[in-house]
Amino acid sequence: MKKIDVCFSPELLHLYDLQHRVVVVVDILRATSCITAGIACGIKSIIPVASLDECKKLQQQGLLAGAERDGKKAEGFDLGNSPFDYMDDRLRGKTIAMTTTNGTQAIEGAKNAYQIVIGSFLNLSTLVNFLSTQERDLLVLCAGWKGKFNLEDTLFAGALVENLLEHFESEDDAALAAGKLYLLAKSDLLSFISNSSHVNRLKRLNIEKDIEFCLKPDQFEVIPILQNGQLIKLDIVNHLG
Ligand code: 3SL
Repeated sequence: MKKIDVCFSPELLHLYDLQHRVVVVVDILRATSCITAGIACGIKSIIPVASLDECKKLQQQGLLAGAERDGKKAEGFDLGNSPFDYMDDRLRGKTIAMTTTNGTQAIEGAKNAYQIVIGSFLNLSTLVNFLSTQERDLLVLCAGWKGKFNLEDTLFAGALVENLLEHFESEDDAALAAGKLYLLAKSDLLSFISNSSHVNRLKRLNIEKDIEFCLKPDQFEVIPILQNGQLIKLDIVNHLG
């Protein structure tokens, strides 16, 4: 049977052989939720970059650029890191450069993977359906916070583990633990993470609306996939089977 594993932080990524795996990058609050929402709402592609400098260069070349550090929009950029920024009709058909504190670093860290797709509660069922047809082992990479474990990414990893039980077996205790935690939390995710460190950080910035939205399952039927350094909408029909 195919295997599913969970990497709780990009700092642990060196422990995994990425080359033959599909990697799902997860940063529920809020980078991968923004990417999912943006691609679903018509953004043509998102170029994820690790540093503010790289993002600035792309902006200077004429792209719109989203940049976040420590939860706040970085100065001099066009967008912050709210999913609502990325759902703006004016972004339809555009390519956006993006850098965030953890999410885009995680994407960069996973670049040797066979394939990188983006996960969030917003596209949970679509992602589960797609992954269930894949022939390769999976790794769910939690972006965490500055190298540390976080609850919301782990819960999403657990949602994937639990929803893929028929198709994938847990490779080790990380996947098992994430799955069990999700079962404890799933009836009320918002309450379960209400004391978590990143929720408190975002609450101090008055962005409760983003937190609630990012926990809503199945708002969109898209999967962003990394191709040639750009996140684009996966052509699901041609990738099934
Ligand atoms: O760390 C990240 O990539 C961000 O998603 C963090 S925040 O939610 O914008 O604070």
